[in-house]
Amino acid sequence: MTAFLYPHETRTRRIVDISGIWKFRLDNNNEGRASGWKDGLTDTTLMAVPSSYNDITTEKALRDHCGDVWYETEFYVAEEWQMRDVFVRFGSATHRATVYVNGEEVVSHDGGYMPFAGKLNDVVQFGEKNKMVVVVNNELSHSTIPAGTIVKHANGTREIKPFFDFFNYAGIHRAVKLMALPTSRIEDITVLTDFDQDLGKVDYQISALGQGDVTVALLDEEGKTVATSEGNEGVLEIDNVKLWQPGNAYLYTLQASLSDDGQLIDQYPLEVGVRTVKVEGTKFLINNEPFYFKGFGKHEDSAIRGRGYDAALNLRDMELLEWIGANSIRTSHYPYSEEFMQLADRKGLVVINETPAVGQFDVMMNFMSAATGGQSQSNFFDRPDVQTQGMEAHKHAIAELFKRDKNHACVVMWALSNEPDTSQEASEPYFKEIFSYARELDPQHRPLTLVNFMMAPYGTCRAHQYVDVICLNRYYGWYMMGGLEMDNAGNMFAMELQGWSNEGKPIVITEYGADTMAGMHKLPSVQWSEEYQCEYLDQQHMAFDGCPAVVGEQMWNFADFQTWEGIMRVDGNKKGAFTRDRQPKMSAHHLKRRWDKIDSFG
Ligand code: GCB
Repeated sequence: MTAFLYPHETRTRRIVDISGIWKFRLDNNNEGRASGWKDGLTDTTLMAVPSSYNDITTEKALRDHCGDVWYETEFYVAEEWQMRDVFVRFGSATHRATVYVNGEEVVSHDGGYMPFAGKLNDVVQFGEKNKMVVVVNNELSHSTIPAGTIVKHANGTREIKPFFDFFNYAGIHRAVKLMALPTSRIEDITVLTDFDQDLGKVDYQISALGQGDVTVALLDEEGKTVATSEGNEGVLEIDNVKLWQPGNAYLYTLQASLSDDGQLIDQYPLEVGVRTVKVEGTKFLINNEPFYFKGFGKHEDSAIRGRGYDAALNLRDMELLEWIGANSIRTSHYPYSEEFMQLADRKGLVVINETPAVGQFDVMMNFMSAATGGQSQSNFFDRPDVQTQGMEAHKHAIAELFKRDKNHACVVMWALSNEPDTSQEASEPYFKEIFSYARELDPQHRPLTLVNFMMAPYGTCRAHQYVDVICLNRYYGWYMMGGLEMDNAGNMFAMELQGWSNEGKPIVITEYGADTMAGMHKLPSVQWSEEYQCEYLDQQHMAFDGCPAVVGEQMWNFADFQTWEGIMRVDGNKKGAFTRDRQPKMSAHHLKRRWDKIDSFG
């Protein structure tokens, strides 16, 4: 559990960021594990941490590598930390990693987007230099989350074929920190929020390790105490509560303290937004008011650092979202950094939080053949490995995501999978189990969804009965009915929406988009031109506006992003409203004009 509380420095907690330039070695022949590289690397180059390793060097062998890579760094552990529990914490390493300190394994973790920590007390020399070696692996299979496969070419090269449409960036993607924590400490906090007119309520539960008594203070944004409580659980009441609202966030700080005989042992602050979320009929209610999602599916993606954490980029994205009149995003197709989620809380950006379950649809070649109508090679959900290890990995990903993000006010819904092949019979029992597992796990009982693929249109999807909100990814006017036929795309989409409306649930369009080369203009329009993207959007919006059950539109994608190379992608997916370096296409201005006129509530 220690890994899941964000590493805030407080009066009782010391945090040291050891990210930077580390030593690095590509394990081309897959020899490192057998040859004892864990004790120390030779023949190294340099690598930035955090960053994807793929786009930093000029080597194809590294960019397209399949298998292990190794990192090494040195760090001091202060002598005065001997009386504390000392950990090394990774924000994430994609997709799996094992960490060795002075040759001893301290932690191993599977899942590329979650934090993990290893305890160092028994393996480090206090007051001395210590060596850390990390092996990171990027392989995919049918039963990994996300899913993909590996093909072996005639010359012996192994190549990863993801079953998804984004580059399989890998490496140490988020910061690496040393944490010196009190041995008795706050281990976990859970909050539920509610309000009744002016009275706000924060129901809290705190689990602590070791000895001590818990006290809690709730501070407002000026740092004034507005409520206090004692004990591991309780309710804090706030008079004249200021709600967390989309686009108008207010954050209280729950200050949890652990003391023994009046002496402070540990202290931890948690930002809390007071808000409620509920689905009622075809409405999605935030603070009891019908909310309309305006925004995008995104990616953590930029030039050079790939999926590596970038504070400046996150801020720029927040600025652009505000400018364009968006109020929400989906963390397609994996959990984003903790810092991004904190920013979303701060800015009042509503988040549909997605697990890394993407690619649960194996197709003949890869994602592309699915998008262009290719047939599934085998029945994904009939596979024994998917039903056993795949299901376990999926549950593990859900459990970790909920643990990490359960308290974020910005999170209003969980997306448990993106575009699984729910036209298959075997997807039904699979998702029955996944949904009943997830329902038990969220203390706030937020709505659950999965994102439906256009190959499982209305009438053929076997899993929509489990969702609270119907989320659709549709490309009428791009992958189907493109070009001249696009004029009728809105009508076809409207017909399908009519069907989904019968379910009596809210509908969010989580993807609709058209690839567009920035700067390419054409009159009359053709596919790939900026004019076409705008005309395409008009067709889609006409369909949404005609369907009262549609409670949101999230265009695909916020910005252009990198994918695997191939004949369908020109240096990546170009469906962005913004370019990869975050400048607007014509469509961004077009969307702004529309979204400025649509209220978040109403
Ligand atoms: C989809 C996927 C997304 C792709 C997008 C596209 O349905 O969910 O990952 O990038 O289509 O552009 O084809």
